[in-house]
Amino acid sequence: MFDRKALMEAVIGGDDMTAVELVNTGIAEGVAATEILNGSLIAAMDVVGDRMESGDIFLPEVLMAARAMSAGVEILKPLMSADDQESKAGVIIGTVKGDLHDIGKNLVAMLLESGGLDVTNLGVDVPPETFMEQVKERNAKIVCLSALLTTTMPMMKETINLITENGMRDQVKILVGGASVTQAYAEEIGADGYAPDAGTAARLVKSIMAG
Ligand code: B12
Repeated sequence: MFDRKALMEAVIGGDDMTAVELVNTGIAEGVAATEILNGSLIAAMDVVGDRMESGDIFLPEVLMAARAMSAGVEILKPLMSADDQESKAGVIIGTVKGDLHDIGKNLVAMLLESGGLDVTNLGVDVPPETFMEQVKERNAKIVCLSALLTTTMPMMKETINLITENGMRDQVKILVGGASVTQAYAEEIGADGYAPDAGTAARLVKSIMAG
């Protein structure tokens, strides 16, 4: 029987082998991929975040939990991908310069891909110049910037500024997100949108594409 709590514990404890096994059990039993993702994997990272904040666990444990989570996500990925790729449109996504957090950004990328969009994932620590060059090269319609650190959030503004300076601001919609980012901050730096989670981000992108 798929055990939601056991999967959470495996991720929290950084036990990637058990996490993989339990995700596979869930799939075999017909549990929806989104339920495994939201109900166990993301829920586990919330607990990890709380424990890190309260000083109960430290970076090595957090990193191991992140690895276990990613191992689970890798299995779910193909299950969440839609077959029809007709509505392809260019989305560029990356974590801004100086920031190495990529779990949330990858979840957003995954959900966008599963919605049939053509997503270019630039990875982490992406300088404003690279975002700008990619917008040009791929004729992208949407740029998604992720930042988890208050110290790297200003890099979102720098990226927007560079795109503006190069005369390409009108051609793209820029969305921002990440744990510390807020709607107010998005407005302050002149972004076109913000979403607190991957599901909302995917809906936002779809509504932009539609209209
Ligand atoms: C895992 C983690 C790490 C891992 C990252 C592993 C990896 N591959 O990503 C490691 C161990 C490497 C790490 C390192 C550090 N971390 Co860290 N880390 C975390 C932790 C525990 C969880 C982050 C996470 O993955 N959450 C789960 C995902 C699913 O959530 P999410 O990222 O928020 O993404 C969701 C939404 O925000 C949104 N979203 C995300 N991106 C985007 C983009 C767009 C466009 C949109 C629309 C939406 C969107 O959708 C996502 C899915 O729903 C947080 C704690 C927390 N509460 O967030 C700290 C935290 C972010 N880290 C923190 C710190 C301080 C650091 C370090 C500086 C620690 C150090 N002293 O070295 C380093 C910095 C390294 C660097 N240069 O980036 C602080 C940041 C404090 C701050 N306000 O600046 C936090 C908040 C912990 C804390 N309270 O101290 N960390």
